[in-house]
Amino acid sequence: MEAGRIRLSDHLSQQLAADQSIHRDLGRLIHDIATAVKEIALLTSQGALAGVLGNLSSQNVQGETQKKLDVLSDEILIQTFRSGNLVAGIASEENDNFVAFNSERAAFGSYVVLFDPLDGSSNIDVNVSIGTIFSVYRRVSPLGSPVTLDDMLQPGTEQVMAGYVLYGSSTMLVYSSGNGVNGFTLKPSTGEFCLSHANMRMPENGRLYAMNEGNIQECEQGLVRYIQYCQSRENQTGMPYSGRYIGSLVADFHRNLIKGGIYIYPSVPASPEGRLRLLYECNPLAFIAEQAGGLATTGRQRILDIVPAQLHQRVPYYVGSKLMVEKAMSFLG
Ligand code: FBP
Repeated sequence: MEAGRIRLSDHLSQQLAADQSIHRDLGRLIHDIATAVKEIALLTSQGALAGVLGNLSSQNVQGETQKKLDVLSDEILIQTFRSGNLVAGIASEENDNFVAFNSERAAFGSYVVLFDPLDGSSNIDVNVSIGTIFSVYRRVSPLGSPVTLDDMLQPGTEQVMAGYVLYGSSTMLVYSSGNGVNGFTLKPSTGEFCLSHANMRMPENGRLYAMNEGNIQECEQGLVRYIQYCQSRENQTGMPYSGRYIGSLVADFHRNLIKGGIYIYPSVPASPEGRLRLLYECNPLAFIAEQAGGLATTGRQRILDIVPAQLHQRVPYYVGSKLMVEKAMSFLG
């Protein structure tokens, strides 16, 4: 596969030909996602010129003030899934409840999609990289009937596809359907995603750590000692690691996927369960991390094994290079 020449659609046909277990519909679904995120990429790149910056007066179910771009991106993705016949229902960060598509066609959709339409909301207005995160499951309810909450509350191990889009200096789509991780870059001249990062592997170890250290006083002692270890000469490099925290999970994750590193959002008094949402932030990136040789845990439990109880439940999150996550866990005991 020659990087940079293979379009997403060609890559999909090759993947489907190579691996019969990947269902053809998944190919069509990632194509639909690619189409939707191109629209979001256009809006984010225009920013204030398109009038898409700033807050709305509304709040989402988590009590967060919604950004215009959060809601616009949410609507673009919902409309894309609703107008196809692959997806029977969705859940997203911006909707209190899951949304069942009740059209005749959608009721026979085999999949449900859970997504964070725009991750890194605090960075939208300041032109720092943001992203979209998605997770795809085969529904468990019978075809032809409306989807149920059970379709949404499946453990991460049941994902059939997951990925993210990074709206940065370039727009990238990174996904896996359980057969390795591939990255595609949007070619502005043709408006197509082209393979730029084939078979991505997360370095087993690294020297970059990402955490909002403003919370360090509130963290459990084991984590405080791990951060001190990162800042010391005791680690495998003999030099202090570098702290890198962008404040957009997708951007911090992407950097660690390429360079090696760890991202930590622990439980803190303000968020005893952590800040990040299991179903549409942690599970999809955990799927990518593991497919690329990395690890994702709560500090104590594998993220993908968690059986979800609520749509917007939060979990502590330790994700990144295998040896770094294992090291952090060894400090937590
Ligand atoms: P949303 O922006 O989708 O709500 O995501 C959560 C998030 O913004 C992550 O992208 C980021 O890593 C983290 O929260 C930042 O939290 P904090 O501002 O507490 O450091």
